[in-house]
Order: sequence, then structure tokens, then C-alpha cells
Amino acid sequence: MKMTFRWYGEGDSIPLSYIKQIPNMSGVVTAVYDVPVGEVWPIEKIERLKKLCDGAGLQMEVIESVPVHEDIKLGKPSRDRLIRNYAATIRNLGKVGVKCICYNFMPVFDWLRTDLKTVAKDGSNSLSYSHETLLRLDPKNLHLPGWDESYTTEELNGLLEQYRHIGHEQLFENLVYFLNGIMPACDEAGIDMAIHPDDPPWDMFGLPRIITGAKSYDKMIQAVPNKHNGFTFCTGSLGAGRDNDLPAMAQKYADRIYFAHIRQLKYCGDKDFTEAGHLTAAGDLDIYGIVRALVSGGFHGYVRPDHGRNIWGEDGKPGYGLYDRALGAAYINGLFEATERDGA
Ligand code: DNO
Repeated sequence: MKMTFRWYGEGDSIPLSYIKQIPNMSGVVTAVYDVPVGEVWPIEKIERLKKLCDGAGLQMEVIESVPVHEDIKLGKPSRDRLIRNYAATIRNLGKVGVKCICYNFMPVFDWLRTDLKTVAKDGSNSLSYSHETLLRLDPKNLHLPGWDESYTTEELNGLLEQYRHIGHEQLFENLVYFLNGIMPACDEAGIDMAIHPDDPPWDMFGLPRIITGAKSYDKMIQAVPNKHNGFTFCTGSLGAGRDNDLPAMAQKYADRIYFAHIRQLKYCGDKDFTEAGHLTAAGDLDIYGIVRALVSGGFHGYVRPDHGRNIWGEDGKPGYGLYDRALGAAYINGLFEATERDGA
């Protein structure tokens, strides 16, 4: 495995030099943030980012995310041009040595939480989700750090309206159409596409969500067998779905999991959860069992510690501060070292 750390580009308050000091850090997971969704990422911008990473002694082999334009998800006629643009971005990324692209196919909204700073007994704080609170939220007025937000309120209204005609099957067909359109570019560039699961893995505000567990994984592989069609195994997103057996999934799909987001959840209701420190004992997901299953399944992908808490007085970007993610990386390194040596 290759340990990585998410870095939000030059606007990130965490310097690359700090990231480099975390043990076993091979590189960063980053993105070009100032190109409108749907347009081609110019090679100059990609090269600039790559130069910064090189300068810090960090690789830039994973991009999270190249966002997918809503017209592609909606299957609108403009999608063919947008898919060509996406393919051009893939080729440009391939030129600088990118190996893996994390993306998602969630309509309109990316990950959702209802509180960004839930305070724990020890004084740390983390993200949390309450289903009851969510049901009371106004979808037209939601913002989360890290979202690719590019629409006005009117556009958002329009989008929500258009999705009223899109069900799960249609959305899945549109995903397959997209993947078939970009696979030739992936073959050429040697880039793996790693879809991020829907977070949380259920429908939101009447919008369909389709990447929710093992059944979706099987369906995707069957529809697009090309090896460049793979997964970002996000333990926290999939783990919010109480029916998902994460160690079993990790073992079964290890050779299609190109990127693993590892984080912990503490359940506090049928659908509710609070994010916790990475340690297995800190929550309800068997982080040790998941790593062990990845290793024994033959996983060779990238890993990053996902959402951390705010600890030691840090007031970081929710989920993306330095300290707890660094602790997470150290813990995950230990799990991999131990399980790899044991031959899992
Ligand atoms: C949240 C992240 C997601 C993820 C995208 C991938 O913390 O895991 O925003 O980057 O869904 O496209």
C-alpha cells in the first residue's frame, strides 16, 4: 500500500512540509480547484501542482476529485461534450504520472453531515449525522467544506427539479454511459477510476443514490468489466450502512479497490453516527479486520486516513485537520505493517 494524505492545494492551511513529516507518507491526494466543473483541466495548472508536490518530496499519483458535471449524471445531450472534456483531463493527468482518480456519482450533493463540530467527552470535536435533523434541512441552503459547489440558488432549484425524473436505474445507466465514454482515455493514460461510495449510502432529499454497498459493486463490475473501473473503499461512508459487511467487501473486491479511505464511526441511532478516532476500539467499525481483509485479498492501492477529529486545540477544516489524521496515518501504518508481516 501507499500511504497518502489529502491536501487541498495552495489554499490548504496545512503545509506540504508538515505532511511530509508524517511517517511513511508517500504522497498527497489533491486536485485543481479553480477550473469550472465540466471544463478540461489545463496541463499548466496540473504541472504547477505537481511541481509543488515534487518540491516537497511528495508524489501526486491520486486525484480527488475530478468532479462529474450534473448534465452527465442527468444524461442530458450536452453530456457527450462534457465526457470528452473529462477524457481530456484524464489524458492530461496521465502525462504527469497520475495513476488514480477518485470521483463520485452523487446527484447534486457530495457527502452530508448535520453537525460539523460535535463535542466529545474528551473535548475533541468531530462531524456527525442525525437523520431526524437532516429531514428538517433545506436542501437549497446547504454547504460543506470540500464540496464542489458551483451553482446559484436558482440553478440548484432547477437541478433538483430535473432530478425528479431520474430514478436509480436511470442514474446507473448514466454512470455506465459515462464510464464507457472515458475508459479508452484510462486505457491510454494508465489511470484507474475509483468511485467513491455515496455518503451516507441512502437517498437524500428524494435524490437517488446508487453506490451503497456490495450489490452496487457487483453491478458496476458487471456493467463495465474494464479493470480501470474500480472503487474508493471509504469505510466511513459504506460503514454508515448497517448492512454492509466491510471486511467481507474488502476481501472480495481488494483487486478493484484502488484507493482506501479509512475512518471510524460510532453509531448512535438507526442511521445516526458520530465520527471517531481511527482506532478500532474507538467506534463500531472493525478497522483492524478491514485492513487485514484488504491485505489478504491482495490490495495494492493507495490509502489515506480519512476525516479526523479536531484535537489539541486545532480548529481545522472539518474532517481535515492535521493532528488526528496524522495519528490515523500512524495507526493505519501499524496495522498494515503487522498484517503484511503476518501474511494476513
Ligand atoms: C469527504 C470526501 C468526499 C470525496 C468525494 C469524492 O470527505 O470523502 O468529498 O472526496 O465524494 O468524489
